[in-house]
Amino acid sequence: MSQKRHVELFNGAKMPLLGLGTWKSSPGQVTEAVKVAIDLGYRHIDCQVYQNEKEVGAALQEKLKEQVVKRHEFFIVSKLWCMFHDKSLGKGAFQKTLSDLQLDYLDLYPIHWPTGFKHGDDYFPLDAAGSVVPSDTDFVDTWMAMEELVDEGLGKAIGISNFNHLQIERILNKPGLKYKLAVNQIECHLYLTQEKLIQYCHSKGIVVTAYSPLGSPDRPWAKPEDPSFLEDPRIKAIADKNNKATAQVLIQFPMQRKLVVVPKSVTPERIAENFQVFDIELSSEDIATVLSYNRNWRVCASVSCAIHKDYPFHAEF
Ligand code: NAP
Ligand code: SBI
Repeated sequence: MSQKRHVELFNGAKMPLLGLGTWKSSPGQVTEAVKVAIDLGYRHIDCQVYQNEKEVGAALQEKLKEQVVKRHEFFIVSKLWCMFHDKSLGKGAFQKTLSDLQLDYLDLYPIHWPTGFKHGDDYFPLDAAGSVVPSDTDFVDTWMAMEELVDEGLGKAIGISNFNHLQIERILNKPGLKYKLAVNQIECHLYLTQEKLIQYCHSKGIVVTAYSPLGSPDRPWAKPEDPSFLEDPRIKAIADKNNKATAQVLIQFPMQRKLVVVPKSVTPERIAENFQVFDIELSSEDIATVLSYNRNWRVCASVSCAIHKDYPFHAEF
């Protein structure tokens, strides 16, 4: 059976349900990975400042020049990093991303985390105790700066990432809110199923993107005792039943929950495998079974921010 490939945002844009993640993709590998992905049919690329946006931009440019794809067919996402929450800094951060990606607008620009960091040379400014040094900003004010990007046609839609429902409510209740909050990008997978937060976002018309769907095995802080999603025999059994690979089940699972999903890979065979998911349909029993594996386990707990006033993960959801 052929699955839906897009979800419509409030602005009428069609956001591809499947995108390519690029966190940890090395600058030496990411240009080729993005080119391979585009040739295979990926149109949605999930980016972030700090590591490799210039190299992602090189791939986008090459494919635009070759006329493999037109700009309006792409759905390019990057995010406002925590160090730029002050209203005076947001536009500059956005322009740097735009210039690195060699684009003149982004399809979606979320606030990366609710936690503002001190602005400076260090993307993760830490104090002697290893806690992040906060800025004195309020993410509701940051949201107002984001709205200006939409006014100027630079961001087609704006959103958030890693916000809990109380933080989302603060934005939604802001008097004079000008633009709808399009997307919340959150960690979501078989061990962190996020049922309450997803239900809340969907009830407000907010699309949810699931990050780290494969459990982010290349995360720098992985420990040997941590769970391995890709080796989970219960997922392997569901995959075998459907004649699919384990990764494909882990990618199909969020899409069937009406989530956008952004698996990362720099390996051409895996980039291809991860895209061959539109012909699977997991049964409602399989979905319920996978949901029952939830154990509220996070890849990105962001512990250095745990005492930040806006740390999102103390709330239940
Ligand atoms: P992930 O997509 O869950 O896992 C990526 C890892 O899985 C890589 O080691 C990759 O290896 C491997 N892999 C990919 N496809 C595979 C396959 N078919 N079989 C076996 N292994 C496979 O991890 P993630 O990078 O944490 O999450 C995905 C994206 O979400 C990120 O890249 C980023 O764009 C976004 N994200 C956003 C936030 C946020 O705060 N908003 C946080 C985390 C992630 P190779 O690359 O070596 O092939
Ligand atoms: C980084 F560039 C460095 C660390 C880090 O940890 C949390 C997850 C994250 C992020 O905030 N967004 C990502 O895609 N990865 C990240 C990024």
